[in-house]
Amino acid sequence: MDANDFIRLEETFGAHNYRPLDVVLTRGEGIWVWDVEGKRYLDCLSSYSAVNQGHCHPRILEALRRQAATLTLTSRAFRNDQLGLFYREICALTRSHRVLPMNSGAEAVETVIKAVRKWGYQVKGVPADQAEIIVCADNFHGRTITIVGFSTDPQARDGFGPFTPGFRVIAFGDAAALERAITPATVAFLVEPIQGEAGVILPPAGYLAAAREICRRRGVVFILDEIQTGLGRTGKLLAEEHEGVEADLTLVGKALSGGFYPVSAVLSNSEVLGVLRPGEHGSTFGGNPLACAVAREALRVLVEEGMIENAAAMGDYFLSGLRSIRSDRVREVRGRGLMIGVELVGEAGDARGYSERLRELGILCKDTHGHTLRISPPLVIRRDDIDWALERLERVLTGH
Ligand code: IF1
Repeated sequence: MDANDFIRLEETFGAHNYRPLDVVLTRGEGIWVWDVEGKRYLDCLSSYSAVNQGHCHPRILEALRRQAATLTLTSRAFRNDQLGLFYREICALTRSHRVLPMNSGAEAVETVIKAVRKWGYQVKGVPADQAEIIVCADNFHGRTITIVGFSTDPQARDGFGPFTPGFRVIAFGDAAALERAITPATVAFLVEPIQGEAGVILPPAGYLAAAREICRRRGVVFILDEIQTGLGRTGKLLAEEHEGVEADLTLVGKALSGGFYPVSAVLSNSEVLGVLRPGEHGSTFGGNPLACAVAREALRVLVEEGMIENAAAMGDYFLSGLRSIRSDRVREVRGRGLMIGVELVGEAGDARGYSERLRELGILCKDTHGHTLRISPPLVIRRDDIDWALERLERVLTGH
């Protein structure tokens, strides 16, 4: 079978809820992936930051193998000998007090929505069914009905109503808007430290710290969705560290397993998770021993192999290299660590053409909303790999 055969199978039998580049990948190692024709590509998407540790990291693979041959799933009806160790290690690493493990990022988001509502009624004293959660315009937090219901992206939400009530949308990066939007019924503020899908949008300096302070003062739970920004991507373990703040609830996912397996978690620095009682929330696979063993090793690898520091240094190097490309097709280069966006001049939709040309030259990346190229390689990338990429990016961005 060749690439066209695999593509035809996907198109014939699969739902058409994606329009991927027509590159059929079959193998990955570190920052590289190979297609079925043997062509090698530098992965500048990292599966949306799920493979921060690099493809098929040998230590995570070994942890997966060992645990898969030992015990995979117990359900939470029984205890297992990996869960507590995972809890202890992730709490120590992130200075958290409690953890609630789930699988996908969207489930972690749904989990905090339930938890802060219950906290609002039981602790804050919000009247029944009145709780309100503040979110930001252009957010991306996942694909469930509740989550797309508070999206402002028509593609994400149109045609999927009716939606869950109880959300209020404010502008991203505007602390005064947060202050104004809070009412006695407000239980939480949910925000991405850097908006990913919106186009790698960095808020003004001081925004997270200001939001943290407003939430503290007004008795509102401050929730950071670090599913994409967390676990080294921005050059810190968590992006909140750039402003020296600690959220009450932090969501992590994606790279929590190094891309081997869906693992997400809600990390709690407050007593919010304490309101959930037995029987009120859970998941068949959440906290299973295979997930826990993989996540434990994925976290150790990030720290022990210096990937977070490397993301900071290589991010600066990549950003300055991109900024030195002179092209009237580039409107702005922005980013933090290895979470980088190149906003292009022109019509929405153009960025896809750039992704296709980069693919020809051996670089895989993905546009957001057709006008920003997202560049986020695995955190193990080195200087000479970046030089290799910059040479090709320059050619495509300048049209030479
Ligand atoms: C897809 C985007 C990235 C996320 C944040 C929660 C979730 C995500 C900040 C949900 C997921 C993914 C989903 C993926 C595309 C991707 C994405 F372009 F859509 F926005 F990364 F930038 N919070 N993001 O970024 O996590 O349930 O998917 O595990 O194909 O939908 P999930």
